[in-house]
Amino acid sequence: MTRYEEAKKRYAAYGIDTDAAIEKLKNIPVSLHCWQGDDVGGFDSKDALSGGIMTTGNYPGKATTPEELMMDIDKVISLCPGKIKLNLHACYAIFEDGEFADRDQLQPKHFKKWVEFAKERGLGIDFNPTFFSHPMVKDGLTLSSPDETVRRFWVEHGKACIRISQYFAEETGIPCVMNIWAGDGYKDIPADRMGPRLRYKKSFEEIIAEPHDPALVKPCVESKVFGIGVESYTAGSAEFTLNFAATHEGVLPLMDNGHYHPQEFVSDKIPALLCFFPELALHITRGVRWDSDHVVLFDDETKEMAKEVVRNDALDRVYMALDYFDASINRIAAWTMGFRSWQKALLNAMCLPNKQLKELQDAGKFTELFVKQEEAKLLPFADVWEHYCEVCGVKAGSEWFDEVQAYEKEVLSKRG
Ligand SMILES: [Mn+2]
Repeated sequence: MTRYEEAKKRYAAYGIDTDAAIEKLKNIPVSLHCWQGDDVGGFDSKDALSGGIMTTGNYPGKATTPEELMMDIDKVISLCPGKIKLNLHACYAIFEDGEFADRDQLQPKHFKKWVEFAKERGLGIDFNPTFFSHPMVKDGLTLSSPDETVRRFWVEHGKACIRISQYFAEETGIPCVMNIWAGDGYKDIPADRMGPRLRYKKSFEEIIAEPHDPALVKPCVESKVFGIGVESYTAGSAEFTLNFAATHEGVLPLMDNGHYHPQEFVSDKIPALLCFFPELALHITRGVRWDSDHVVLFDDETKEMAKEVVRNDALDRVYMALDYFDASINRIAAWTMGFRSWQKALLNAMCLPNKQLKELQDAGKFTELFVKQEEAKLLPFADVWEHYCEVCGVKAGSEWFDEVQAYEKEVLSKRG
């Protein structure tokens, strides 16, 4: 008997069908963010990364052209089990020689190469307007700016992105999740906290009024507690974005687990929002002391978040996207590890005796629940994971890193 067959029997004793879990997970899309490949650089501007976010590290071999980035994404795809969706930011527009369009003038044609890339690989595309790293960010503000010229520029950018999202969905045949995050805020104590939020609200409303098919384009609003240089006040706070989504049909709340106070947990927020919203979205990351966007690991909170999606039967109601960037280690390894970690967390959640544990809770058998939850951690999950990777045709253990090393030697190290 193989190790997987042995493990399968042990899981079956708890009423868990590991074959069914593997079959299901294979087809659940998870969005892979293009921006891990080049430290959130993009191709449309020479401006340094700004807007409250920051990449640290200077590992060699960063992608600097669309061709390099696409090649790197292909490498990551080849190392990851499961179903990938591509997640792009507007700053990754690809211009023909000599051509340029500012963010308010972006058109579907500037993303044609990405659509070709996605279609050749059977991937859907998610999208994000880019409200940072641009000269039109004035005093740290975009959509909430009191300068009408600035605010207008960014509203036009948002509207352009709705049209591009519609194009992605029509071309790929897969709905496009379009997430709006702007880091608008103030470094020090503001004199007016409501004014910027009212302008932000108006801007959002103008953006989503751009014609689109709600079955194809899913606008989201992402909150944040603070950013670098905007420590005292963020216009798009948790309450602001949540209430916006709750009061605007078709708009989804998006929770980034790096965007809250360090002792707040998105795992607890997922079921809270599922009580009210038909659909919601996640940015999965790992904050170390702050929104540091460390690479996602198979750690406790990651597992807990996946558990809340899986055991509430919400895999078709929660759009899952990765959002981290580390430039201090090999970017391909970082990218791959984060994607694989979330896959592990989902598979792990599917292979827990969720029904049995819930019954213990409802029956008030808390001692037994406590014991069984700990016992479940030591089921032979590694064997199920290895089998899942095999089924998906990728390396199960750390052998995938051999391929990363070879790629670094043959490709990354030769980049100027
Ligand atoms: Mn995010």
